[in-house]
Amino acid sequence: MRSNRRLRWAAIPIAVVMSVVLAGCTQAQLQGWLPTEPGTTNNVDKVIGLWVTSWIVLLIVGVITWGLTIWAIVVYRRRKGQTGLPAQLRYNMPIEIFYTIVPLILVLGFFAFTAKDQSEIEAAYDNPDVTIQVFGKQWAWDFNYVDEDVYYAGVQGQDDPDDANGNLVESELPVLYLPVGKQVHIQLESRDVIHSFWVIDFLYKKDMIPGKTNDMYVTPEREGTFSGKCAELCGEYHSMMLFNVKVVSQQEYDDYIQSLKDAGQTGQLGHEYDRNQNLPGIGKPAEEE
Ligand SMILES: [Cu+2]
Repeated sequence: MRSNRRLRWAAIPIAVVMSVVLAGCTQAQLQGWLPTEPGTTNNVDKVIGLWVTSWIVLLIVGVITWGLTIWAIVVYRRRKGQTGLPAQLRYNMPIEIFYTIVPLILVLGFFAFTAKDQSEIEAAYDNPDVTIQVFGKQWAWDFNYVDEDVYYAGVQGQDDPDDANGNLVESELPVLYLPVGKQVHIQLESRDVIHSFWVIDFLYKKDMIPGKTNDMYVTPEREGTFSGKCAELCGEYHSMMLFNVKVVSQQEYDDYIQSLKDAGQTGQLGHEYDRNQNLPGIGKPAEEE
């Protein structure tokens, strides 16, 4: 009876602390500090779910393991007057099976959920609304708007002489426009060395490899300006290989495409500007040689 009451007195502060902690969870904590907001693309919620759930499972395993470790240290500590080794436990089949099966279930579980999300995120769009070819180049980006037959040629980020923190001039960074709510197919190419196309808020990055086209399929679902970076060390000015993605309404997107047309930026900046012109797959057509 008394221990029951004591338990209740212990439960109250625990319950209070738990509800305060959980109610006070910021959005940043709920999404495991991933640098985005839910709903930014059709895929970020999947990534957040996988990430947060994995951490919860691993923390539960961790708490049990730490608890058992501390318990064993305290309960089986050497007492006064004890000598020699304590009784040794080995070849205990239930324990051996337990700590073989449990990690196996964990690894297979993580693998299965990761493979499921990955195959959904990597699934190709049959009829994308927008197709964009992105070239990484030392140390900037070219964007070909394939359907509209216009292009944007980026220049390397410029040091801001007035910025003590070494930030680049934001307004001079290359910009990629995407219409909100539309299925976008991005073809990733490189003009020289391996780069990596990374839009931070999209929680997605993929390598750009000379002579190989990689594909990214995404539906941006929130308007805004999002930072992009090259995520593969690609030479001296890799750190300046930044860009911005502007996710805008269809009208703003159309206006932007029109502005490129008005500026005479029609056509595509293809593989003819690549540094290496005799890679398999992207060399000159046979009749030109
Ligand atoms: Cu790069």
